Amino acid sequence: MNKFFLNLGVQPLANNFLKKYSAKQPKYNLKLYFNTKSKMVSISKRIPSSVMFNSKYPYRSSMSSTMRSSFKQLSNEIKKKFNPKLLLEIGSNDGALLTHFDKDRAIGVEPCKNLAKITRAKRYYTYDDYWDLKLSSKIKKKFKEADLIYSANTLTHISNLNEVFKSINLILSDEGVLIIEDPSLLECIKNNAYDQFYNEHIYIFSALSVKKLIHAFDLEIFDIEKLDTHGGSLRYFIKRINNNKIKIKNSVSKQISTELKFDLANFLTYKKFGISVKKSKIDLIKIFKEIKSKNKKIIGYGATAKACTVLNYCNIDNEIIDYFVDTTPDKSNKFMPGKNIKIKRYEKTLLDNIDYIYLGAWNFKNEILNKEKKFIKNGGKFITHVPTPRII
Ligand code: JHZ
Repeated sequence: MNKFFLNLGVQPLANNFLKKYSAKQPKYNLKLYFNTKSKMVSISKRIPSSVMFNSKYPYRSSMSSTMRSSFKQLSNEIKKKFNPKLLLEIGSNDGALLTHFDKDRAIGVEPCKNLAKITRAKRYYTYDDYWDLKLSSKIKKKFKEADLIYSANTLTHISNLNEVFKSINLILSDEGVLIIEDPSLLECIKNNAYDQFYNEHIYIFSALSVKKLIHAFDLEIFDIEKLDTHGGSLRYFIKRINNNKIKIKNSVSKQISTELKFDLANFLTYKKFGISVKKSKIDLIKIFKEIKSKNKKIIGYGATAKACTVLNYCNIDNEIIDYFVDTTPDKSNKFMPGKNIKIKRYEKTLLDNIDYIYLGAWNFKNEILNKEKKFIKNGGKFITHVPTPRII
């Protein structure tokens, strides 16, 4: 049974960066639910994939050095541990992982045509379609089977998880390995990171919910790695239940018991999270208002999907944040979704004469603080809402 625990208000599409601000852009309810049986946390309103992931999708995986090195490290690990004959990546974005593999041993699936074009230009075989049974059987006809399927920050974006796993089952070889990675629900709750919820994130996975979900497809988790990426993610290594060649590592029961100890299986945890989020909103607004009452200048850093949730939930506009800076070409000179706040293409000089920077990309705090030593030396300060709203 789905039980409601938090209302994040009406939210625009988190990656809908408009050239001209319009108060009339489409907005949708963002309400969060916990399923007492499947232990899955999800949002209620499902926007069709074609509306969110199309030829104008701006998010690029390779825009930060943190993510570039994470993908490089993983590719080395995959080669060493599994040496796949064919790696299939679902949601290959701009090829941040794919391009570490030989061209004849790695193929991508990326429905956002603008992104698929980038890996195609680098001569990686990339299907610019949505991941479903039709596509899986099409790929199977050409490539037979994949002995490694990888998907980061993608499966949680697809409403029909039954079809997702049926399609994986169709093409994964008998001894094949599936690796998925996504933000960890445990970290999200612990850090009060309610901004992990936006209309693209239909689900936020926990080891508990993934275990239950994949069992129905005769799949099981055999290893879990904890990652710092995206504010704390989990990388699940999955195999077929009847593949006895791979042993199940302790990391799996360890993560499950940590989640159980934290009461992730219990609805009350989500109720409490909802209360903390409401307090986080009040405290963040208070910090912004105090700063503005002293006539100080605040800008945002990292025009993230997460920041879209925060700005729209807390109703923060250009009276508080002058503009955002971001390195992503397709976000430049556009507006934060739902808000009249401009995004400028990152340049160091945009930080001159700024007193405070709100970390839209708090998940890259170390990378950003390292990069902006001069700003800090000149007395500039950062603001974050994770785990609690504060000035750093
Ligand atoms: P970042 C997106 O979420 C959307 P977002 C998506 N739904 C998802 O699941 C996750 O990614 C994985 C910029 N930046 O990664 C680049 C700088 O400008 O937190 C990006 O626009 N300078 C697919 O949007 C943004 O910040 C920098 O120095 O929440 C980071 O976006 C750095 C480090 C980043 O994902």
